[in-house]
Amino acid sequence: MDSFLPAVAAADAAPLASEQLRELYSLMAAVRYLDTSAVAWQRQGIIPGYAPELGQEAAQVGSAYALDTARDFAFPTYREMGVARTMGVDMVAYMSTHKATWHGGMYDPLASRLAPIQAVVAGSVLHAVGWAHGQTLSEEPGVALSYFGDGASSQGDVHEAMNFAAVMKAPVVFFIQNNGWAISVPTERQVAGGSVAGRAAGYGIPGIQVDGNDVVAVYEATRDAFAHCRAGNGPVVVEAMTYRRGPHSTADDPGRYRSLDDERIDAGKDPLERLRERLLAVGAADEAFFAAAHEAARIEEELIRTGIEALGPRPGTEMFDFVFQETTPALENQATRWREESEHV
Ligand SMILES: Cc1ncc(C[n+]2csc(CCOP(=O)(O)OP(=O)(O)O)c2C)c(N)n1
Repeated sequence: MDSFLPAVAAADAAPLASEQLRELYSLMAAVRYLDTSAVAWQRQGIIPGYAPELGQEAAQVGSAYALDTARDFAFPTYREMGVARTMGVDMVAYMSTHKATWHGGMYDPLASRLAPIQAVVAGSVLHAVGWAHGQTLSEEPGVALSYFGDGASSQGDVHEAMNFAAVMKAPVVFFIQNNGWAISVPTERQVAGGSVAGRAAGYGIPGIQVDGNDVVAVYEATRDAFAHCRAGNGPVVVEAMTYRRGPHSTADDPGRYRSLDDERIDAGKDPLERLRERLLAVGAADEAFFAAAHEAARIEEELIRTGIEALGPRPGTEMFDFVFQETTPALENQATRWREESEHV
């Protein structure tokens, strides 16, 4: 497997400054706080469902930190809250997606450069390649960052996407968060050959496997992949090896397929704690900084929760308003029947 990309521009390869390392920590702390709270919100009935990312903060924050939102575009799954936060998306608007409103969330994908969240496993990988090829056709400099999981990598769509992207030299970074599980199925039961990055060679694409719990390593790998794409060399596969510490979603009970001991042993060291130790070791932060970062995260979560609660429910009729740009007789008919049954009019 290729472990380096020859086209990396030297200027892009500068190590992260202390200020950037601290920024990464603040982002990860904000994401950790919001993620943990979102599970509680579901239990409290504030949102009906949520897909947590506990343990994947380094993979998400590190990769999204390499994006240039002036020209690139990210294509998430349902688990990329940390990506949204790192990209500066309005988090009340983003989290409203988990309120299951009819229009699927209130952030503006075009303005934020983050596509709508995608529940169809591997669906957004094709969207990312299509967008990336569009950049080539219109001679734009953007790179698509396509997020998906180890489970999704077994879908036919991903093979089609990688092959097409390689043939057309589409500027797309395929970013796999290998979090060990596809709901209850462990990686070794779903990924033949043991590595998603290893498959890249079959498409003539460079593939890198990176420690997904090390935010700096993830950032550097993604940055190098972006430079490779931007230089016209086509796609790159980055596989971040991480671990989903909690349930697949708030509807999942991981105790049915793994023990807490397994979880403790397999998950390894907490990515947030790892960055904290690194910051202390290089003298880039002190205890006062960590305390302030956690307090800021707590306040931020409170503001987002208040914003979500203030949104209230959406009118049921919107279910029919966002299907097509122009309505159809069949849709009108359904809307009338729905009103008769639900609103008794
Ligand atoms: C096309 C499709 N098939 C099946 C499902 C049901 N499903 C939802 S999540 C999931 C597992 C995905 O695992 P992975 O890609 O590893 O991502 P993770 O949830 O671990 O982040 C499955 C099978 C779906 N949503 N879409």
